[in-house]
Amino acid sequence: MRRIQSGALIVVVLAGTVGGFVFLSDAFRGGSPSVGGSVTPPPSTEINTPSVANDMGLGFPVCDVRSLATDMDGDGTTDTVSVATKMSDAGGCPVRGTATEVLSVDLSDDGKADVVGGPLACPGGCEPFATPDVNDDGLPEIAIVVGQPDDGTKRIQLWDVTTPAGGSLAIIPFLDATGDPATFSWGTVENWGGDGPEVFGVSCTSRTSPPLVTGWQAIPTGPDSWHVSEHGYHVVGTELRSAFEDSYDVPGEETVFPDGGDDTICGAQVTSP
Ligand SMILES: [Ca+2]
Ligand SMILES: [Ca+2]
Repeated sequence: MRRIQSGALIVVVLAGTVGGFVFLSDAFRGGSPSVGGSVTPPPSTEINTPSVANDMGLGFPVCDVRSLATDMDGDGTTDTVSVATKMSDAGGCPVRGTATEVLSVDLSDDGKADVVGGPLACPGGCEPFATPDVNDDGLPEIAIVVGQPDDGTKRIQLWDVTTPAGGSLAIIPFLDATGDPATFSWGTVENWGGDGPEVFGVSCTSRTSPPLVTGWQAIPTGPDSWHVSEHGYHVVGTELRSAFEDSYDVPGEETVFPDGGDDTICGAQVTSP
């Protein structure tokens, strides 16, 4: 069972190259999260702030803060998951995707980040997307949008708030076999004139041990019929290990896609487009 503790804030910064993470433990210290409380957490909700400078305790001002509110640590109080853009040195708020963006969680509701991940690399800007339970520990993880192709789908990465071995509390991405952040497609490609939309989704199941994250794609093969391809990954820590690939035909009439498409991902409601 994962436990979230905020004894030390870890800040992950990019060291020159994309994908190169350097951990600077204790670089900053945030406030101590409050403990306890009997407030029933609401479902994940969107919060957005204007493009003004915010001090989230990161050591630099941020702007264009996009947030989701949910109970990340399971203590009964709502926490804030945010993607924020680093202000330019000149003081302006850069266009999304053109400057450093970071992922943070405020566990103590004091407006300061208690744990930080990134920097993120999203051509059009990153977005918080949903807070699904990916690893079946009863606590949410974080799904963010890292790309929005022209076909209308979204590229999704999954991040975990966890304490790596020998480290401090951090937000780190689930990695694929190549060591890169695992990235999934999600959404619907309207196929006007064809047989129907092409649908992408991501489902999670705890019916297996280790639990599975499965990316799936449904391609129309005729009126109300689809060919579904699935690629499942075992969740081992923050590694997604390829577990199976499968494909099958879904006839019409009672078409049932795997879950994790439409307006959910891994059982969690997604933000509005
Ligand atoms: Ca909480
Ligand atoms: Ca979880």
